[in-house]
Amino acid sequence: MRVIVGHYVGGTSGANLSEDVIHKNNYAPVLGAGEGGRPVVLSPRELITAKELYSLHSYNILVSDKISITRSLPDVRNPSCQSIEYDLENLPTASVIIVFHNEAWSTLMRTVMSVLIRSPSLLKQVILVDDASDRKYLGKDLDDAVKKLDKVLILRSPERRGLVGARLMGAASATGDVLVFLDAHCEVTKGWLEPLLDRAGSDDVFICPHIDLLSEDTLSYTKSIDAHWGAFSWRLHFRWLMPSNEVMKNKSENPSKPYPTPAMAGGLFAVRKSLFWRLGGYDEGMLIWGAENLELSWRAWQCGARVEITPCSRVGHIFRRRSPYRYPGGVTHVLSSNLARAATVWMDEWADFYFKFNPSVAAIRDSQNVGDRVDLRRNLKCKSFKWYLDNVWPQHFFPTNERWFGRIRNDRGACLGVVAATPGLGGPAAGIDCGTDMDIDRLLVFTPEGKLMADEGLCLEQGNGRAVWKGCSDNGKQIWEQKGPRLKTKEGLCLTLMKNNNKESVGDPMTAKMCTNNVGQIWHFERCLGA
Ligand code: LR7
Ligand code: MN
Repeated sequence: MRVIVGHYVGGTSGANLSEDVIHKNNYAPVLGAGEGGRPVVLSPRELITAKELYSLHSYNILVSDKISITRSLPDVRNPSCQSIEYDLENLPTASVIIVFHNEAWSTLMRTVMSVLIRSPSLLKQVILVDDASDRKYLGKDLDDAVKKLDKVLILRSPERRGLVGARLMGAASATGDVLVFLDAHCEVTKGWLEPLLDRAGSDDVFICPHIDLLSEDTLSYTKSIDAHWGAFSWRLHFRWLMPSNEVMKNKSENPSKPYPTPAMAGGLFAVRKSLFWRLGGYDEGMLIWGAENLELSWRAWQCGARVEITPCSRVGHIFRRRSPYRYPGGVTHVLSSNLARAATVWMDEWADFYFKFNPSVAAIRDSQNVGDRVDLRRNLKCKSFKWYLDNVWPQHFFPTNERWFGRIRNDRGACLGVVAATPGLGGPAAGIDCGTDMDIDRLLVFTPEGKLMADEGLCLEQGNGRAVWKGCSDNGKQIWEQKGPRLKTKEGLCLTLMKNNNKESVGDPMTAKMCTNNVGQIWHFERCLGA
């Protein structure tokens, strides 16, 4: 049975959507919906349809279609940003580049309109790059819509190039002084462009806006955490982390000042066009999606530029839980080749560490031709990855020559590690299965200053009662001293794997207690060789 909900032809399952639904332009705003960045609430019946259509875009298309493409948004900037007056006469001009593949009509148009209505005259052009979309509404309908908009032009790639290829295509046609990249499901807020242009003018920086959250379910605009750093895990997955203490201190003293970040998320940034090309644009060998953000961040820092976030430019982005489009060649192949390229060219000896623990990526490393990018690195006289870690991200948790790296096994059998289900989130420390081999999830870094670090920036901390994994900080409770087979806190207590009637000892809690003969206090340090 086909269910008609509003102007939607529903009743199709997400995996098997009819051409009818996919190709229809359903944009039909409801007065007031989503204004001020408020959430849109659907009726129970609409929710069913929204669920069915969810897989098309991995966000709620019904909600998006109800919201005006020129909706109002809150001004979430810090007051000290709101009072800055920019000398518009002396700022560079901008080409905004938005690449898309099968984006929803209303979301794409809202991205474009938000730029048009909230940018000063320094906005020279908005370049849309269609990366081989196959939805009918993105054809002539979009051409017609774009023709009516001043400054907006559209480029089409007949073949799927991936976001790197599409952005390069846009950048090649840009006439502005500064390139500003945005994803196709963003909404910019008041005063977003001026701080980007103000900083990008200096010709040595890739400057990112502060990225806020557009809910994929309701499209509400929510402020994201005030200070964040872009960085990555041992598997080279992009992560948001707490900035260093120094950055936090500077931020509180000067909340409108751009601050450095080890990496960018990738989709939203501005850079002087000359700098973008001088540093080698993008690696054209990168496919579809992924890793280009780390490659660009490392290249920027290692080759004499910087990556920064300006808190005064606020842009909302729809974060999606899963990717809605197809990856020609297979998602694993696409991601692995991009990661292999980035690691091979930029990470020096840390590439060996990465490949050792990611054999599927290592397997295709030799098939990647990165000669041009290695030449680029040499010609630009770029610095080492060690320099990057030491200078840009000294708080990193990667192993180094000075840091012990390996597995720490309790005499009762279990290993010290982060429970697999909660990486990144931290949580109580417990014994984990040591496995049969040196597995990256069981490996820890033990720093000369006494921090026990796991992947994802987690440090072992003696909490109230139990030992816990927490984001690494200056907290003295994260300092451990190795005394023979024991690990001691500053107060001289011993890290203890407690007995919990559990024969295997896996899952048993840990705490720091008075040192005794307890076998739960005896640890074996098994160094991981060759990493
Ligand atoms: O084949 C493709 N062709 C495209 O044109 C695949 C994608 N695209 C377009 C797509 O329509 C979108 O406009 O490229 C843009 C980015 O793709 P998304 O939205 O699927 O990416 P994402 O937001 O999930 O992922 C982040 O990391 C990516 C790594 O390749 C890119 O750098 C994205 O731009 C980046 N997005 C952001 O940084 C926004 C903040 C999110 C975070 C964290
Ligand atoms: Mn995105």
